[in-house]
Amino acid sequence: MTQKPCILFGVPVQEGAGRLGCDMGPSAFRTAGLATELINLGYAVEDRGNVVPAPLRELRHENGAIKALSETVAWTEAIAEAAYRVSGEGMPIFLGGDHSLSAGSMTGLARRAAEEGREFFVLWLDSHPDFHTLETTTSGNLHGVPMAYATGRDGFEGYFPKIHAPIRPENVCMMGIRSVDPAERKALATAGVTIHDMRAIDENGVAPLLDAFLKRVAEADGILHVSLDVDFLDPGIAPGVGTTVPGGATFREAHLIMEMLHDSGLVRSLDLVELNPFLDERGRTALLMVDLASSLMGRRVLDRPTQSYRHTPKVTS
Ligand code: 5AB
Ligand code: MN
Ligand code: MN
Ligand code: MN
Repeated sequence: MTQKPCILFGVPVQEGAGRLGCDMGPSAFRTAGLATELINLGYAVEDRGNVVPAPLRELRHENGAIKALSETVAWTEAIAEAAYRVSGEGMPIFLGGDHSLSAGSMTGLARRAAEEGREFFVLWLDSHPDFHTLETTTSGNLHGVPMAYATGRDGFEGYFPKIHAPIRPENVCMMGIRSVDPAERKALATAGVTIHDMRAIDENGVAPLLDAFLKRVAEADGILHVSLDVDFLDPGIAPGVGTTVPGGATFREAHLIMEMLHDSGLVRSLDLVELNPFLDERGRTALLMVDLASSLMGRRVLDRPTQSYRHTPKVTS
């Protein structure tokens, strides 16, 4: 069987984050050996280099807190276009860059899925829901808005690119959540997004929570996109991020999620975001993120499947 290639896109966007340095993320992922890891797992790898933002347009919003609106919109246009073009060719992996990149990756990929008549699902691994609109953000950092935009919440029209296929909030599962602003909390109360906060992970473990979501994706014959924000992880193991929040996912919780995702056969695309190499310690966060991506792509301890009481759906199409 010929496997579809892994297609790497660097996205050195940093204007969405409050601190500079995410523009070095793509280089750090490359230096940490992501391509070699994937090749060792048997994949063909195409590194398509870095996405270049669209031309800047002058944009003003009445929320004076907003930072770098024109720049973020220009990046979103270019990333959405790249994601739309590539999807179906292989397994796109977007190397961030701050999390505003997911405004582009998710909408581009969801547009293609809709054209193909497939349901589009997102597993969102983050300490934050990134569910602010342009009206509600108080920090003005636009890495806090991509999920609100991609699910079609109001207020982005006239600024961000038009959305062809908004993601159904019911098709979004968030894990690791532990920092939610008041406006996000209010919106999430009725949005229909599945949220497994850190307490839910503490009490249940990640396996049954993720298993239930994967079953839903499989039953809908859906396409699954995974968006992994470094701050999903506990800062003790992943210091290289500008927005650390204590009490995050452990090394094994994160790997188990990746291993289960691989076994499900459902994942079609991946964002690796928010890595800030300037804040990292001798590359350890970059190396951990590469390690997690390897688990997601099928690295396992033994040549046979791990004994499991679960029957995670295996989809072959
Ligand atoms: B990240 C905060 N909600 O709006 C805001 O790291 C944090 O991509 C946003 O998840 C964090 O500034 C965005 C306080
Ligand atoms: Mn995020
Ligand atoms: Mn975050
Ligand atoms: Mn962050």
